[in-house]
Order: sequence, then structure tokens, then C-alpha cells
Amino acid sequence: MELYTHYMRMALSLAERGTGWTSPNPRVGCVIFDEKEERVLGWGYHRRFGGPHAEVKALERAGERARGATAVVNLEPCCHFGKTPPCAPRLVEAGVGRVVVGMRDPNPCVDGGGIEILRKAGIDVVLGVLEEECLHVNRGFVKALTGGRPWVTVKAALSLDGAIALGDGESRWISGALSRSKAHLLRGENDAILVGIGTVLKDDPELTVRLVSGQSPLRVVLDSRLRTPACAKVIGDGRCLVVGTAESDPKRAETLRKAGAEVVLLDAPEGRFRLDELLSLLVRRGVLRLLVEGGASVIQSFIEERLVDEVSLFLAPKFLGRGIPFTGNLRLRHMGEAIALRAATIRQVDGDLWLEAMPCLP
Ligand code: AOF
Ligand code: ZN
Repeated sequence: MELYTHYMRMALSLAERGTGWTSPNPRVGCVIFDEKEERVLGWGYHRRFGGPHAEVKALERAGERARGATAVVNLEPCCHFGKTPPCAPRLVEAGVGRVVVGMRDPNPCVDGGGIEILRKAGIDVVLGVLEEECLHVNRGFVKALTGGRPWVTVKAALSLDGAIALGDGESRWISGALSRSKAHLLRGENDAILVGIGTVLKDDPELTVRLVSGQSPLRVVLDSRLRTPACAKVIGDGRCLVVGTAESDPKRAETLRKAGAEVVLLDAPEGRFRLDELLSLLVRRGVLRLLVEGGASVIQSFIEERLVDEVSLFLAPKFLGRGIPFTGNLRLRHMGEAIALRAATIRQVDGDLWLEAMPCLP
């Protein structure tokens, strides 16, 4: 089993090479190896959406040597014709002796069907090796398919006393330069970044990936009165979605569309967006992972509606006093209502602390 764990780690790090390019498909890596000699015979990963699957690339590299070998893949091999032909029959044809699978594919077109094809062909299938890690690598894909919405990460830079800005809104720069480039890496992992109109008016952010290499996600602005200026940097090259309401001024919508933004109008009873509606709209557009970057009232809404799956917080070693708290005006009545988090990782980034944590389920 330890041997399989080792190769599964390899498959997972291959899978991560597809980060930023595979959505709405999963990140998948595959290693084909010889169990007796403990030698890698082939490897591959899903490089981009619509491209060949990891297993196909690994089989290509292994060639005839795949016969009798073991294939390790973080996601169940597919059994359907999508953009590419199915992988499970390819593994059967190649004559592999065993397939080690990290997790079952929740895609209803697959959902155990790939494993069934392999087993029926007499191939030994070992399921669930490093399952937790495999689920984590494809948490966006899994959330989209099983929860009908993207995986939501809230990112913020905050002072040790929990402020994301001074009282007047000034927030540049709380965290250090290295933290900011880590935050850009995080942007590149997500398919969309969301901010409220307050952030656009105050900071005029670009919301692109600049400090590291990577694809810039779709930008989403929650803007019930369509106050986004036509010259806002967030509209940029046009991959920007401004979300207004049915009451929004149609002239403003027209101006923003001319400037290159896409405008969608959603229900907003009592002036508050239905975030569930927004998230299902985004998932239908292939957004598996959404990064919420503020401001505080947007973060507060996501927390109140229990829509936060993960937080990525850069804690800078400074006090800002009575500024704008990370959770906005969130009020709890008693300790029993506290939202507990479990830390996935805690790292030091120059002088800052970088905490990645996930709310514990109630
Ligand atoms: C991938 N890459 O390496 C594997 C996937 O439209 P297709 O043919 O690319 O099929 C996409 C589905 O195939 C995907 O949703 C997932 O269920 C399955 N496995 N997908 O993109 C891969 N192994
Ligand atoms: Zn496949």
C-alpha cells in the first residue's frame, strides 16, 4: 500500500501541473509503473480543457511496456465519450494488470462506470488511495458536481487585530510583497474572483494574475446599482461580469456593456443578492472555484449564508486598531454560534502568517 501511496503522490503533483487550465474539467495525473522493479514506465497529466486525459498521455509514454504494469491515477478513469474517447477501455486494451484509483469520479457520466469496465476485464482495481488528498485537489470539481455550486475561498490580508482596512477604507498594503505574490498564485487557481462595488470604487483593482505566471480568472462585481465606472480597471480585457438587479438603470447597463463588461441582472430582495442564485449561475458557466476578495460586507454575506468552504488569510504582524473587521458587521449572540475553523496549513511568508483553513461543518 505504501508503494501505491508514493506513486499516488506523484500522480497528484502531476495533476497540479494543470492548475488554471483544466476547468471545468478536473485536475488529473497518471503514473504507470512496474511493481517488481519499482520503475516509472509512463506518466501524464491533463494539461488543458478539451485536451487528452492523463491516462492517455501516460499510456502513450509507456507504450508496450504498459502490459502487466500498474497505472496510478487520482481520479477514476472515464468510461464515456466527452471531448475525448473513454480512458477505461484504453487501459484494458493496453493490458495493464492493476489500476490504483484515488477517488471515484462524481461526474454522472462516469460514477463508477470506469471501475466497472476495468474490473469486468479482470483488472485488479485498488480504490481510495490518498482519497482525502485526491478530493482536495479536485475540491472545485467535486463541489460543482455534488453541491451544484463552486468551491468558495475567501481571501484577505488582515492585521493581527483582524482589520482588513483602516476606518477610512485604506488597505494598501497590509501584507508584505511575498504574501501578495502568493495571493496571485491563489487567483490563478480559481476560475473567478468576486468583489463588491465598494472595493471597485475605492481601490480600482485589476483583479488579474500579474505577480506570477498564470491565467487571469473571470472577474465578478456585485453591483446592485450598476455604479461600476466604464473606465474601471476590472473591466479590463472584457472578462468581467457585473451583477446588477432587475431595478438597475438600463442605461448604465448599456454603458457598461459598451465598455466591454457583461451585465447580468439577478433578484435582490430587500437589496441583497441571492448568493445561491449567483453561485448556480457561475457553476453553469464552468466556474468550479470562486475566490471572494472582499470587501467586508461581501465576506460577511458569504459567511452568514454558510457559503464559505475555505479561507486563505494573510496575517500581517501589525495592529490597525478600530478599522474595518474582516467579518464586517457579523454579530453572534453567544459562543455556541462561533464559526469554528480547522487549519489545513499555517505557513510563514516573510513576516506574515499565511493561514488556510476550512470551516468545521455544524
Ligand atoms: C479530464 N482529464 O485526465 C480525466 C478526466 O470531455 P472529456 O472527454 O475531456 O471528459 C471530461 C470528463 O472526463 C471529466 O469531467 C471527468 O469526469 C473525466 N476524467 N477528465 O478532463 C482527465 N481523467
Ligand atoms: Zn478519461
